[in-house]
Amino acid sequence: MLTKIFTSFGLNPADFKADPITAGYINQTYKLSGKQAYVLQRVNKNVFTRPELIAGNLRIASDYLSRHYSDYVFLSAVKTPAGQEMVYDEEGFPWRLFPFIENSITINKVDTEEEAYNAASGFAQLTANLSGCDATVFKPTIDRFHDLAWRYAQFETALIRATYERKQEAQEAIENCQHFSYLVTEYNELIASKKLQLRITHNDTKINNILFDAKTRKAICVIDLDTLMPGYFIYDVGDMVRTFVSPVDEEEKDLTKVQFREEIYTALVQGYLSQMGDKLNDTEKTLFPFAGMMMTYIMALRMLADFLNGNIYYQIKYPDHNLVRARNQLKLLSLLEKQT
Ligand code: GN1
Ligand code: MG
Repeated sequence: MLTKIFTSFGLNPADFKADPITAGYINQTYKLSGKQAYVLQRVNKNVFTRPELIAGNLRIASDYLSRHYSDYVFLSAVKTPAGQEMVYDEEGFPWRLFPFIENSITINKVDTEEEAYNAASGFAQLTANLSGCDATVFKPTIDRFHDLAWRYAQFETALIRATYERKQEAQEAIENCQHFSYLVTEYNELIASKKLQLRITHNDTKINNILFDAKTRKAICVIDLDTLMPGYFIYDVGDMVRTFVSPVDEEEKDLTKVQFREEIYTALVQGYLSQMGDKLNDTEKTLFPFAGMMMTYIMALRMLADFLNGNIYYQIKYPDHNLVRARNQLKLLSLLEKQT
């Protein structure tokens, strides 16, 4: 199958070695090493049911950014010789090709305040640079992606349908998720108040979605733009809090290692404000703690719902993987709750 995809992009398969990059939970990604290096990705069409919307959003963003911020590094897909951004395989899955940026690295956890500041300022710069663009011309690539009320409803449905065994095993996590449902009420009130401005947000701002320069550790550019779409800034800030402040990532089983690092949190907030400080309104500026809680909660709900549903959404490496992830996120959430 790969051979055909290579050929469609005008590449000779014999010139490259393909190694899987396994960090993501949704798409299949390969690094192609050769004279020139690329990243080749098969988009999960069961999750992104309209991949052409992703390509459309990226086209609008890239056109706008190249016109208004010509120095800004925005990673656009490499087109086929026929000018297509995506190539479909026999099973109907779209494939895309990106240039691989030499001497760049991704990290799965933040080690220093500088990394937190740089990454947060990198994600904020994307929203800031796109702030002059009409948000409504971008299409949601996944409907209600970070709508907390919707995710809670999906969790409740999963709970009704789950087997007795799964519910038993996850009992404590289920109760924990129910305890935090006050956040759904707060979220609904916030949205109803209309105090949040709709912006173009990245919606997957975990720390491994930013490329760092291997030597200087400065942020080069953001990656994984499948969910670049209209959203609220709390989605991006919250996902950063979720993935920056703990010294271990969401895969960690030992919950004693899940911690809140105040200095990293502060650096993140400052990094975000360095680009977005003059754009956020007064209400938005008070919402950094809520953002962290809301996004950590939404991930716990999604991971737990997937466990209860029999693991149909996220890629897993062992049977309880989603439950482990949910417990990890709930631990982090309890630490964030203590901060407020
Ligand atoms: C998924 O595939 P990946 O790792 O980029 C998910 C995000 C979650 C993340 C949790 C489309 O992203 O929402 O935050 O896993 N993406 C989708 O690590 O569901
Ligand atoms: Mg992603």
